[in-house]
Amino acid sequence: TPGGGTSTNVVVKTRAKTKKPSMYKVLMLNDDYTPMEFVVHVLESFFSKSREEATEIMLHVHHRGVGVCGVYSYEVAETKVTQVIDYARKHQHPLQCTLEKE
Ligand code: NFA
Repeated sequence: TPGGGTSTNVVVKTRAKTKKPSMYKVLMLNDDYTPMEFVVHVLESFFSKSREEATEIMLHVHHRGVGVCGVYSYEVAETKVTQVIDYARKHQHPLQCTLEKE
């Protein structure tokens, strides 16, 4: 180029910033009344756990007071919490779940 300098054409690719969705734990809380078999059934039905996994989670909640049922996007986690509480209530059990941001 005139003046003796060099010139280089550089193409820099940019991408729009994407955000990974925040993930939320669905926590199950222990109580003194909900039957163990009902809790196992809930974990199988709403959280797709095997009988063995479901039993392990149920016993963890029973002994420690709280446990993780699964980790989901906010919308899915909130739906699971509502579904489980409504289902337990329908069956006259006090079982409670809640959300916690990861
Ligand atoms: N603690 C309940 C019982 O002894 C069982 C239970 C486990 C309830 C996990 C809620 C969550 N029947």
